[in-house]
Amino acid sequence: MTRRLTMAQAIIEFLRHQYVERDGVERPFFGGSFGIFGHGNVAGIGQALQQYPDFPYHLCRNEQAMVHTAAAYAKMSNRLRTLVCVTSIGPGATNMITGAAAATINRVPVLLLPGDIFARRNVAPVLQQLESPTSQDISVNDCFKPVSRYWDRINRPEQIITALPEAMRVLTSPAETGAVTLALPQDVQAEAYGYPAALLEKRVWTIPRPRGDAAMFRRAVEWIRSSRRPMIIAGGGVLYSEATEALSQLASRSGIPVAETQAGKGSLRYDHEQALGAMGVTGTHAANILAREADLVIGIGTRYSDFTTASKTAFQNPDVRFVNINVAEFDAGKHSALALVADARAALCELGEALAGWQVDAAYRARATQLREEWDAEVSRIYNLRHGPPISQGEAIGVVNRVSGERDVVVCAAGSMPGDLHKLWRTRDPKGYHLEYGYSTMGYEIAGGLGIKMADPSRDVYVMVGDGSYLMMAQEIVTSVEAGYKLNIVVIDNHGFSSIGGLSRACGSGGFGTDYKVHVDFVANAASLGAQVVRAHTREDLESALVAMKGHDRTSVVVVETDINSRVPGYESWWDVPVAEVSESESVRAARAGYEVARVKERHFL
Ligand SMILES: Cc1ncc(C[n+]2csc(CCOP(=O)(O)OP(=O)(O)O)c2C)c(N)n1
Ligand SMILES: [Mg+2]
Repeated sequence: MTRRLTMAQAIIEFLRHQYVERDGVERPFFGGSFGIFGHGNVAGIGQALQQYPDFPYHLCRNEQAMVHTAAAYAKMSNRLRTLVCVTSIGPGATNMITGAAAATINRVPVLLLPGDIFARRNVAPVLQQLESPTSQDISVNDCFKPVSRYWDRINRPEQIITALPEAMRVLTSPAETGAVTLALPQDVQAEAYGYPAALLEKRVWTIPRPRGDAAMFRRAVEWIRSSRRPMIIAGGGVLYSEATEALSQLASRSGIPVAETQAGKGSLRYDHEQALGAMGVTGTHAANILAREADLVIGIGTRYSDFTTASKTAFQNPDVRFVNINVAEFDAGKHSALALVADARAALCELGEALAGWQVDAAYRARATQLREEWDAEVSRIYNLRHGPPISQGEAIGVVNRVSGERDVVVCAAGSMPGDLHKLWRTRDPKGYHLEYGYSTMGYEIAGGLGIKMADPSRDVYVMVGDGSYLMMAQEIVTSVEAGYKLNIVVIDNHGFSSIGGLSRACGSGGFGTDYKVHVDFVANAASLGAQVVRAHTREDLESALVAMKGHDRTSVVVVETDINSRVPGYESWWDVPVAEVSESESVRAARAGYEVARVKERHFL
C-alpha cells in the first residue's frame, strides 16, 4: 500500500499523525506551524500546508522569532508538544539559526524545515545560493549542524521515510531533544513519490520515566543519610518531568533545603518551608550561603551552567560531593557526581520512600528557615522601595507580581531583568516563571510570550522586556494581534543596557557604548504594531495600567521608565567575566586586581 504525494505533502501528512504519550495521557505532538514563504518553499511546503488546513499555519514576521515562539510553546508544554517552523532558502533559513541554538541549549524540541538549494543542481547557482569552490554539497543550511541535535538534507523524496522517524525520536527524547533540522531542497519538496501508507498512519511516541541503577541509587541514599548539610538544586528537569509535587514532599519530610536555577524556578512555591529561592550568580543570599557550606549537593535536572555554579565558586566546602539526578547521562555526570541517570519524578518518588523517617538535623533546618525569612523580608524591601519616579526595576517587578494571578506566567530572557526576576519573583505555580536563560537571547521575550499563550490560552502572559530587547524584536506584536493571542507587555525603558552597562562599569570600562543617545517613543511604536498602549510614570500608574489590561482582549503594552542606576545588588556570589590583564586605565587595572583575587575561589570537582 502506497500513497503518491509530494515530499512536502508527505511530511505534513506525517507530522499531523504524530502523538506523544506520558503517564497514560496522549496528545498530538505538533500544534501546527509557523513560517514565512519564499521561492524556496512556497510551491512545496507552502502548497502542502494549504492542502492540510487542519494543521494550523501562522505567518510570523521574522524567522528567528518563530523559533522562539515554538521553543516557548514546547517549554510551556513540558516538552510534550511543539510547533513546526518552515522557511524559504537563504536568509529566511539562516534567520532561524539563533533560535535553533537557543532551543538546543535550553533542551527544548523545535522542528525546523528550511528550504534548500536544488538537489538537481543543473540550474545552479540559484538565488541566495552560497557557492563553494570545494564542494557542491554545501549550502547555508550546513550552519545548522552544530546547533541541531539532528540534521539531515533530503536529496531524494524517499529519504524522509527514514529521516522523519529519526527526527521524532530526537524531538521526543527527554535526553536528546533540541532543534531538529531537515533541510528541504526546493525541487525535491515538489517531487512525488509512492510513500508506504504505514509511514503516514497515527504513531504514538511514549515518553518514558527511566529509573536509575539500583546499586547507585542505594549509594545515593547512603550519601544523603550520612550528609550533614545537604541541599537540592532544582533545574528545568524538575518542571519538565512534572516532579514538583514529589520534590515538595521530599523537601518537607526530609527538611533538605531547595535552591532553584533559572530553568528550575517554580519547582517549589516561593513560600514553601524549604524554598531558598534562586541559586548562583543571580541567587539569594539564602541559597548561596547554604551552597557554600553544603557537603552534599543533589542536582536534579540541572546542567550546572556558570550562573548556577557562580563560575565554580558556589561550593566551597572542601568535602562537597554531588549526586546528580538527570535523564541525560551527559548532565548527570557533571562535577564527578554520583550519576543517577533517571527521570526526576521517578527518582524523587523512590528517594522519598528510601529516606522515609530521615531528616536533616534541627539546627540546620532552623538555619535554613532563618535565611529564608531574611530573604523574604529583603524581597519585600525591594518591592516597596518607593524610588523616583523614575521608579526602580525591583518595584516594577513587585507590581507585576502583585497584579498577576497565581497561574499567570511571566516571561523574560535578557538584560538585567532575568537576574532581578530570578531573585525577586514570587512564583506561585510551577509554570508561572518562564526564563530563556540558556542562551539569554534578546528578542525572545515577545515571540516567546506568544508561544506560551498559544500553549495555554487559559493563563495571562506577562512579557517583561527591556528597551534594548524590545528594539531588537518587537514585531511579533503584530502576529499576536493577528492570531488573537493576547499578551500583556511591560516595556522597561531605562534608555540603554542596564545589564551590560553595569558589567562594563564593574570591569572598569565605565559603561562605554551601552546607553542610547536617542530616546525612542515606545508608546507610538507599539501602537503602530496594533497593540493597545499606555505610558506609566509612577508605580500607581503601572498598577492601574496592569489592572486595566485584564479587561483588554488585544495585546496590550505599558511603557514604564525606570532608573538605570537603581539596581538590585548581587548576593554572596560572583561571575567570571575576564577583565583586561593590561590597560592604560586605572579603573580597569583596579577591576583586574579584584578579578584575580575572586578567581582563586574557582574549583575543579574531580
Ligand atoms: C541577541 C543578543 N545580543 C546581545 C546580547 C548581550 N546583551 C545582554 S543584555 C544586553 C542589553 C539588554 O538591554 P535591555 O533590554 O535594555 O535590558 P537592560 O540591560 O537595560 O535591563 C545585551 C546587549 C544578548 N544577550 N543577546
Ligand atoms: Mg534597557
